[in-house]
Amino acid sequence: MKNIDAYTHVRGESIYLDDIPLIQGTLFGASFGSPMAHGTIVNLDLSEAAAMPGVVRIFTYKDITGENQIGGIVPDEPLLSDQEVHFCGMPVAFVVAESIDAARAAVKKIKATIEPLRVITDPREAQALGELIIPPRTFQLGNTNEAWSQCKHIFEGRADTNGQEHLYIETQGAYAVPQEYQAIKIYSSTQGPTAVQRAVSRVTGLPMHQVEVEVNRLGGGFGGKEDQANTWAALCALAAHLLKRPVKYSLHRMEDMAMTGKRHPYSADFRIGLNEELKIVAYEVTFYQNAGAAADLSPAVMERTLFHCTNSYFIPNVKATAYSCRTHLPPNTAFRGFGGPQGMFMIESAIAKAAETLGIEASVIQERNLLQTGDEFPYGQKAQSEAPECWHKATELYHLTDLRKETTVFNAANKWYKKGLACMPVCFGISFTKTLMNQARSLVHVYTDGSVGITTGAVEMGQGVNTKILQVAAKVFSIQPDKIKIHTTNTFKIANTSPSAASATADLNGKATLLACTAIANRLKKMVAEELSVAEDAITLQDEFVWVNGQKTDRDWKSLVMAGHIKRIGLSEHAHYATPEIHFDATKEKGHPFAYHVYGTAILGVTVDCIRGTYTVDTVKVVHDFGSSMNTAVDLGQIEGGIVQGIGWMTMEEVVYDKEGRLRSNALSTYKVPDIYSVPKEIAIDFLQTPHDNLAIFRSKAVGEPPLMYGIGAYFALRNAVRAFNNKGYFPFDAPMTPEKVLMALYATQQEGIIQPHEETS
Ligand code: LUZ
Ligand code: MOS
Repeated sequence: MKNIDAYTHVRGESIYLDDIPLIQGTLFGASFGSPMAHGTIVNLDLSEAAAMPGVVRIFTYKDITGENQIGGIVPDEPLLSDQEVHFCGMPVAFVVAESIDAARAAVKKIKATIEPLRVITDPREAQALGELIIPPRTFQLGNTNEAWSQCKHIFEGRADTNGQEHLYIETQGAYAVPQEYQAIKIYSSTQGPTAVQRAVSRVTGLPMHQVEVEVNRLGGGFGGKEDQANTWAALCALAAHLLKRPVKYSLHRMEDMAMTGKRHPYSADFRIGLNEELKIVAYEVTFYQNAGAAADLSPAVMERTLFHCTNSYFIPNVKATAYSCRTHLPPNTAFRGFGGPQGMFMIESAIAKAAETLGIEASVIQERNLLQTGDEFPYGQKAQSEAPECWHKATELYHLTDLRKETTVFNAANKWYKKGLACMPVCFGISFTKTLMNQARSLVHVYTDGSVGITTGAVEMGQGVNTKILQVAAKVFSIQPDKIKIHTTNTFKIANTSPSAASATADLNGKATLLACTAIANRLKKMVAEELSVAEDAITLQDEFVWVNGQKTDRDWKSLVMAGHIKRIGLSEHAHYATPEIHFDATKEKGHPFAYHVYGTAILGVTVDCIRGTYTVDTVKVVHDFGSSMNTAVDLGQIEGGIVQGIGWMTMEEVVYDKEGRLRSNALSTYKVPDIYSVPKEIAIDFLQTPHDNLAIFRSKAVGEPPLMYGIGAYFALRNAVRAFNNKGYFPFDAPMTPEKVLMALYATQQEGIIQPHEETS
């Protein structure tokens, strides 16, 4: 089945925030962001801006009718700066005017006098100063102190990953429309309608039942709109609430890039110990997370880094500590993988370091340490592991031995081009790590013409979740997809939603929809059973007809529904689903936090131009554990998109802040993302259909985030290609591997320890 939005997307008819017809009298907002990363505002001169033509009013923190606070996990983030500014772009004032141009012109006339304070951009520096968002956390298994003596080889090192701009095609934005009795309706480009509702309620002082948040669809989110859509919605809502007029704010690309947080950069120190058989006996790692200026989702992201710090391997002795470090960058936030990819990059770096020093392929170590069913993760959960199956199928199906030979032959024959290969196994836990978030609701109405309308807490952001939810209803009722409509996500229809995130949206909302549809179907079946005096389980719904004891009757779906209505049977249902079995005790850092894990293995091949430092990713060959895929077209799209996004993070996307905390890579001219020319020439995907029962919807297994992490292999494939050209000079584990860094590594002559990663990033 095609993505249900394919037709309107291709025709340009799909409605995004900016396509909503405006109500007469609508005003337009624009925010004035701090020009400095850290300082005290000694004077804010709004007079010239306020006198500009078309300006209606300029809002500051003084106008806030509720609380000046949008922090979720930690209340440390004012909506509008009161005195101090903590990052470049931090909203200080919000101009509302009769036109977009007038609002933006006025923003340029605002003058802020700011006394500068010390700017910190490096998480290690923040940690040394005690600037932590939350206390550090440590996950432990076995005893590393005792384990080092059993190790034949011990390697230490440092690894760094950079941030990543979400670059959703639709920028952030909101449109707030005042309603009667002070209520407010907000159209928001958010992954978290309830998060927006809460933030608006807090900032305006209105109770949540007065705040209606409506989401039709997003032009991408990738985590960037899990928490950070709140700011724009709260600004528009506050202004609309006070002015009693609709207010819209849709960010320009450069504003969005400068004002919103990104994937967290991480720095880490690792120590890995292997025995004679190359089994990893011990692993210690310390993570320094660059959280930015406020908590946002950083504590949860940090937690997932710890959960995924051993990736797809079993290591009997682990000690992993993480610090969430407060710096003066825009608050970093959720981004596909949510800290997991950073944790995985570090263990892969540790393995690569071991392999490079021992002069063997990393894949030898990787394979020998793959997680087996029954193995314990550092957080206590036991694995139901598909890791060995994915690995062995990938290496056999794609002939890893032959690929290696071809690479060696090519590298021997070519002086100025070198090829590199890397294997990248992935293991990703499915569930929000915060157990309470693993719940969802679905509201299903069957109308008397047989058509079905469904509302859930799921936000469609291009990932195809609405298509999957529709498939659930189509299957239960056994009716054609065109009889079913998935309605907008709306906080007045579905309350207390978790954000569409953590790869879990189709599972959670799909399960709730399954419960709701099943309840309605059962009522109808019961009615028929009573009419015909047969057992309830003799009745089935099949191909739009009622079947009795396996025989098709002449009663179709539509007449069944009408009969139900005449008999006054409830044709609507609101169902609630909460993932069973999961729990986690943060005081012990042990539990069973994930409903299940998704596994896979990728083999990546690259070619480096050793004169220019440029490269191509030639191939990505994957065996991915889909469980039993609900929709192969949608899932294939998720895998391909994830791989390309992961490769972008690891190779070409370079977020650059200068020492003053100003974003230098603030436009698409300076921030390079994968385009049609840089995607891999070949992406081969094998659908591994694993048979085990799991808590996914129809055993399908979540598909959103895991494939991004295959992209990590591109970094290591590039490293291997560079080392085929120059295996004498040392270069650090420092992603992204941009062409500039590849070029420097190709001609590196230094020994280890001389080059400092991130010595000069600006
Ligand atoms: N968001 C969240 C997430 O709040 N908790 C999570 O565990 C998570 N995991 C992945 C992506 N978003
Ligand atoms: Mo996401 S990083 O699942 O919003």
